[in-house]
Amino acid sequence: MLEKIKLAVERINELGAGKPIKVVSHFDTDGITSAAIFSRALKRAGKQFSLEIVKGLDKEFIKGLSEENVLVFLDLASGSLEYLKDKKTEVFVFDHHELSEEWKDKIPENVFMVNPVLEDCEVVSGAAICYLFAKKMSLENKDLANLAVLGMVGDLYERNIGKIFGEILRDAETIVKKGVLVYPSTRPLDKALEYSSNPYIPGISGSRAGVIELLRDADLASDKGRYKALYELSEEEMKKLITAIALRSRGGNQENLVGNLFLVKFFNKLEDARELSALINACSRMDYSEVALGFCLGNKIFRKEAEKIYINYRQSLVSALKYISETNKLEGKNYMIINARDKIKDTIIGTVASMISHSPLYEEGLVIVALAYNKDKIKVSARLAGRKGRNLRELLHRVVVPIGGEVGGHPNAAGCLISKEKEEEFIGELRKVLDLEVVKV
Ligand SMILES: [Mn+2]
Repeated sequence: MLEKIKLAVERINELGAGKPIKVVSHFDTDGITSAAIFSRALKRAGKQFSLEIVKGLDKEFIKGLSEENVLVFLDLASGSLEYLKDKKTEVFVFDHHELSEEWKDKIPENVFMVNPVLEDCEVVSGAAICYLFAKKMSLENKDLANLAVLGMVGDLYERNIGKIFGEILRDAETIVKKGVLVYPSTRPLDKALEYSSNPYIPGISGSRAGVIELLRDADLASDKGRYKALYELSEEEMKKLITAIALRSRGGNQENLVGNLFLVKFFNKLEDARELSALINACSRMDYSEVALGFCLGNKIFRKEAEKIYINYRQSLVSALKYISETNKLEGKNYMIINARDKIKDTIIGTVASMISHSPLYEEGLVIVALAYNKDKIKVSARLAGRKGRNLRELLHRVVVPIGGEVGGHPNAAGCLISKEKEEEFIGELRKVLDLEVVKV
């Protein structure tokens, strides 16, 4: 992949001399950090460019892109080759998403693709690819490594530290520490535990008394009321804490509880990469991707703004959960359909569905399907409570095929976009399939 990146730098250097560059990136944390790294590198190299952040790509959008520009796609577009092939300009794709089989060995001539899934190397996030590109352009860009760490964490690549990720962590001077994955690990433990919803720890999350008892059991005392932060714990203390939590989450998903903590320097302060990643994600999902971008680029005004939006975001998650607990749900044997219409934003409906699926209130195997309006479309998110149950991707696929729409995701978390006109029909069909499945079991 490094060879490809070197070539990409050379080509963009040549092309960018005469033609302006249009950069299009994805709106999640990985996409935003990709955009921040890439645009900073272009700026430092004196290139003329413009930038746009999008939720996704479709035929119309790609059609509308001017061919006067060199087109660069970050953290997306691997699935859009059939539309990109018709663009009469040079196209660069820096992405890590899978390509469909038919395009794997026939990348269109006008497209230069850098994608680790096509190479013999570890798969890394979009921001990591952009960082390698930026570093190849100039070593001056090494200061952007912390953004690549956020992108890696945002896309959940933080489990395996391979060669490339290892290099990025070193460049960013990240402190890596094994521990409980409650964030921010820079906040006093009692607070971090009490406000943790991801992971949700039964009896601890949201319970002050539960937290204090847990810390007592783990032999962790406060110093005049102030508890240490997670990252300050010694190995011995961390072990005791892990044991105490594990005893409380019987049957729970423990492998998601312990892992690597990443501490990066940001605005000259040591920060938890998970927390920053969550903040960037929150801004984008609340429709402020430009604030998220400004934050990544170190702008102090945007930083203040971003922190406000992050608080709002968490509040809207809480109100969404409250709305769901009070509203009528379509419930059947082993499933629950929540039609939030315009009461919950389409960009957070998936997160909300995930949170419910982690709640101890629901039985393992319960299928949760949540719907929210997105202009003339409906965003559908399906999640499975617990780990075992039906294949949601297949299930949604079966319902959506006759109606029209495309299903993405995995067996235990899938989603799709359908037309608003099909609301009733979709729900009706969905119930039929869900009821039928139970009969078969
Ligand atoms: Mn990504």
